[in-house]
Amino acid sequence: ETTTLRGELPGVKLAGSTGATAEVYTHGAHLASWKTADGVEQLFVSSDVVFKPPKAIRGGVPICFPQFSDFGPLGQHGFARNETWEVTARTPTSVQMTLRSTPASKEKWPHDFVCVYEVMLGAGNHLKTTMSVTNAGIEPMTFTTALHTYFRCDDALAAKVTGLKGASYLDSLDGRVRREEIGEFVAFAEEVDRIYLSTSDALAVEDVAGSRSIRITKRNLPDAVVWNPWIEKSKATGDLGDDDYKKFVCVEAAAIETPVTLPAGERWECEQVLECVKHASPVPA
Ligand code: TA6
Repeated sequence: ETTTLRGELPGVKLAGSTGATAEVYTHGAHLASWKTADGVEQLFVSSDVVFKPPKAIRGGVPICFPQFSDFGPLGQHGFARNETWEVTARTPTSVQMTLRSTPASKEKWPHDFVCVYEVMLGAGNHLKTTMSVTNAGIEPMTFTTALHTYFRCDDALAAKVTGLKGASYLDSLDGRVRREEIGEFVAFAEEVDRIYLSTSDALAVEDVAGSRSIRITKRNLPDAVVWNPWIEKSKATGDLGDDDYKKFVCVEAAAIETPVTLPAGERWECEQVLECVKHASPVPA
């Protein structure tokens, strides 16, 4: 059911009718490539990526679950991105992968859960992902989560993230102090690591140098993290190339400030749709 992808890791390659493709690894249910019909890669993967489970793949869309960052007692970003998921359904254009609690996961996080993630290549230049979490236990459970998407940019230093004007954010580089976004867009001229709270569900990454935008439409993921590691953190991060900060920005649809509390037996769902929109190239001066 799976094929061997990069790093000799198993996964599934999706092919849309228009020529779009995507690669999803069973390691982390990690979407690590999405090419639109024109063959252009839309997601960033590190030039120093290490394909060695349980290490998470650097790039694509790591799933942070059941904890975002250090918002709780678990390791950074929880454990879903480090686990092997099971392929539970597949068509040429979609794959569903499932992660269930195990005795080992319950030592870290004492809950019975079923997490189902689905990636679908849509018509046009769309890619849709859905995730559901079911509380299969008898006690309520609480989690935070993020789809930690690395958007490939021709030039991240010229990129803009729109849709956040007026939103409050927690600045993770300044003790998570709360501030308000006054700019029309977020640009990148230094390290940025912010948790925008209860944002619009319509955001976009404008890759100005690449003459294209990715529109992000999220549902039931109220928050949005914006991250670029900049120079020092790129150098200090073993599986990021020194210059990689110029090649991506992360915009992460998330539920962080208000953790999700799920009563026994209930299911929670979220969705993220990405759409690539091309712009006319600027007329050379
Ligand atoms: O989402 C932003 C963030 O939490 C940053 O603080 C940054 O360190 C990044 O994620 C990467 O985390 P990772 O555990 O993948 O190195």
